[in-house]
Amino acid sequence: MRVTTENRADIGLIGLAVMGQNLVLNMNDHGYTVAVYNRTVSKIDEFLNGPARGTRVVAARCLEELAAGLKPPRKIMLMVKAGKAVDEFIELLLPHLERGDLIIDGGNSHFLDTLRRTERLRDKGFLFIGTGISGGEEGARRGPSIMPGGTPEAWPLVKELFQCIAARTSEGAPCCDWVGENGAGHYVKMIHNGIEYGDMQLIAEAYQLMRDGLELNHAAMRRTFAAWNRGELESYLIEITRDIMAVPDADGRPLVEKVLDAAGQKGTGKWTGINSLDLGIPVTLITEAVYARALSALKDERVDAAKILKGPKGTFKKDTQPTVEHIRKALVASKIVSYAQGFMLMREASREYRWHLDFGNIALMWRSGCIIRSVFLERIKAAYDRNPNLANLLLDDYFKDILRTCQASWRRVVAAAVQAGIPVPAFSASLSFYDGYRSARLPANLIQAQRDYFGAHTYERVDQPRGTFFHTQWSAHLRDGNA
Ligand code: 2AM
Repeated sequence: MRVTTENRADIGLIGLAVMGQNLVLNMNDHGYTVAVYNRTVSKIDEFLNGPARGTRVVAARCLEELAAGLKPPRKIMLMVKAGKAVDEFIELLLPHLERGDLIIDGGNSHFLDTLRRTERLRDKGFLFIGTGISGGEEGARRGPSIMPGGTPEAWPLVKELFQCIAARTSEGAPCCDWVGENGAGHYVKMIHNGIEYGDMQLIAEAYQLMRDGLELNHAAMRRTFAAWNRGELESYLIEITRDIMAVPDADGRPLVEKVLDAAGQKGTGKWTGINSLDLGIPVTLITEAVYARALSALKDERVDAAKILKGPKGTFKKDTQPTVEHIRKALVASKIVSYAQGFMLMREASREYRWHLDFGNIALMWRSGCIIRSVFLERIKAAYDRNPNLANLLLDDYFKDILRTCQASWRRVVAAAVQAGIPVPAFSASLSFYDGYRSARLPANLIQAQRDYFGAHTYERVDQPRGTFFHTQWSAHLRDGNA
């Protein structure tokens, strides 16, 4: 059916790829009338005659028809490819909109684009929301995690709709709340994806330690992941890893071993790494996870290098090998560090971009519906409930105690991996971070001395108040016969 001024829709949605289609069907399930449009108009009919047959969904043939067919103030959601397409649609839409109307970008936009768009549209009198949506196609259909940010006045217009279609925690809380102004929603989605990169790399390292280090077969690894999924590591990613272990190829061998070991990436993990460098926050685990994918992608180079570069063969020595339980504890400890780093970055970003992020709420939004959903996030929420000003998750009593009980295993696994020549970039980066963060004194005094030596960059002294700067003619001391 076509949308008209008589049967006005609650919301319009542009972009009928799978995510867009599934969101429309999800909204329809909850009693909303959605008007849809797509650049390639034939896809509108395919959708209405296919998945949307028998629903309340209505079609618009052009943007003018779409705008005319929406209840005021109009709400139009873009589910199009991030980048140019978003800007183009905004420009095409504006002539058909009135002041106070709302454009929502539900794609994977960079938060700085969202920041720019929110401000530009606000100056013209329009409302804008940039929202992260996580959970893939299934999430979009059944209930995703939704992370909206933008013009604050826009939130009341879509709060009910968004919270209705979002995933819910086991206690019934919606995994959707207002994140903050302008780019805050897309920023938090970016961090979510970065953490996802980290979680996946940690699980991949645990898998290699078991497959190569301990020479476990896939049935044993499946049982291990199944057991892990019943404890503090319970999560969607552990669950699907368990299932992957059990899937055979046509020849009966595990399919996962037939998959080429060259990881792809779309860029949100990289954005998190870049932002951590920009803000000067050591998000080492996620960044290592991005590099690990980059290294994996150099497949041909690695195959050549494997013939030339010598080292241990990648299995543990039987008498000193860590156990599966040691590996589990190393994974738990590393995961805590990864989330602590992610929240450190959000804390700094909240200051830098003036967002007033609520970290407990963010943990709650990730509790269900999204790829990193886990029991663990409930613990993070509880930590921020106990202390909203918590400087670092590592300092919370619950996490501090786990790190204490996991620490010996963590060190043992990293040491054994190093001895055996098994790469563990994420396990070891997190352990180094932990040791660095708990160091009252690091060797940066030498770096400052070097900087002062070659560039007169000056240094502060341990025995003088901070903010007092000194310079030494280091080489003059040597010439004076002190060398
Ligand atoms: P299409 O069906 O016409 O290709 C995901 O790719 C969604 O974004 C699709 O609905 C797609 O429309 C839309 N899209 C991608 N690039 C676009 C562009 N440059 N302009 C408009 N829509 C675009």
